[in-house]
Amino acid sequence: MNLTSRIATYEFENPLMNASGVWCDDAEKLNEMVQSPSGSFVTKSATPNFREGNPSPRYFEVPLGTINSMGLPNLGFDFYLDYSIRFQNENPGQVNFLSIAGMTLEENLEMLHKINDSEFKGITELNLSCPNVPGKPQVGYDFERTKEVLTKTFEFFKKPIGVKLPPYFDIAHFDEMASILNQFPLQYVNCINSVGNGLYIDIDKEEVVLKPKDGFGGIGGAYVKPTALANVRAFYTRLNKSISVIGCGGVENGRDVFEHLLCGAQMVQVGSQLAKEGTGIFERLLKELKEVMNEKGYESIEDFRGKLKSI
Ligand code: RRO
Repeated sequence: MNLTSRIATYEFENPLMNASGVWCDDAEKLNEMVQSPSGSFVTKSATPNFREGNPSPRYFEVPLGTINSMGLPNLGFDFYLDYSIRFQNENPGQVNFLSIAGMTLEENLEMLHKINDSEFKGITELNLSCPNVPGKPQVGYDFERTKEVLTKTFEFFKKPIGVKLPPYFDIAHFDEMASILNQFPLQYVNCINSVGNGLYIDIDKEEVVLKPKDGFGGIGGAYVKPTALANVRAFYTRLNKSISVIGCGGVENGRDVFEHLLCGAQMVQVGSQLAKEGTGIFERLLKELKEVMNEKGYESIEDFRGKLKSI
C-alpha cells in the first residue's frame, strides 16, 4: 500500500506528523519523533529567545480532548534551527518543518531572515494563531494584519513556507482569508490550531483547571474534529492548487486520518492524542489507516484524497 504524501517538492513516506507544540519542545522528544514511523515532524513554535511560558497548571487532559494555556514555552529559535539542520544532514533526503511564532512582526522577520540565510532545507511554518499569550490577539483573526505579515515576509523570503491558521466559523471568513492567502506563494496552510479560549471547569471544586487567564485555554481533541474538517475542506476547495492543506484536529484513530485526507489534507497532524499516548500512536494510526483503505479497496492516498462527495 502506498501512503506517500507531498508538500512543495518534498515527498514523505506517510502523511502523519505531530502537531506543533506536542512532543517537540526539547531534543529528547524530538529524537523520539525522529525514531517514530511518522512521515515527518514539526518543532515547537519558537520565539527569538528562550521563554518560560505561562505559570502551571497550564495543560489539562479530559476524556474528549485537552485544554492548554502553555504561553509559548520554548528553548529559543537557535535551538530548533540547529536541531533541524543537524536532522537534515544526518538523514539525507529527509526534512522537517520548523515552526516560528514571534511576539511581533519584527520578531517573525528576524527569525525568517535567519532561516533564509541558513543551510535549512526544510519547510518553515509561520504560526499565526497562538491563542495563549496574554495581550496578544491571534494574528489569523486580523485579516489586514495577516496580509501585512505575508507581504513583508515574501519581500525577501525565498524558501518553502506555510502558515498555521486558527479555526474559522463563518463562510465569509473562509472566503476572505482564502482570497488573501491566494495572493502569496505559500506552500501550504495548516488547519487548525486549537479552538481558542475555551473553558473547562472542575464541578466538584467549582473552579477552573488552568492557572493562566482565569482558566481560558485552547481546546484540542475530539471536541474540535468537525471544526477542523470544515476548515480543511473550506480551504482545500478555495485555495490555488499550488497551496496544499495540512489537517490538524481531533485525530484519535485511522478513520479520523482518513476523514482529513478525504477533505483534501496532504499531511495529517496529531496533537492531543499524541500528548496522551506518546509516539507509539503513529504505528497504530498507520495500521488503522491501512485497514480502512483496505476495506474500501484503495491502494494509495491519491485514490481518495480530496474526493469528499456532496449530496
Ligand atoms: O504555546 C502555546 O500556548 C500554544 C501555541 Br504557541 C499554539 O499555537 N497553540 C496552542 O494551543 N498553544
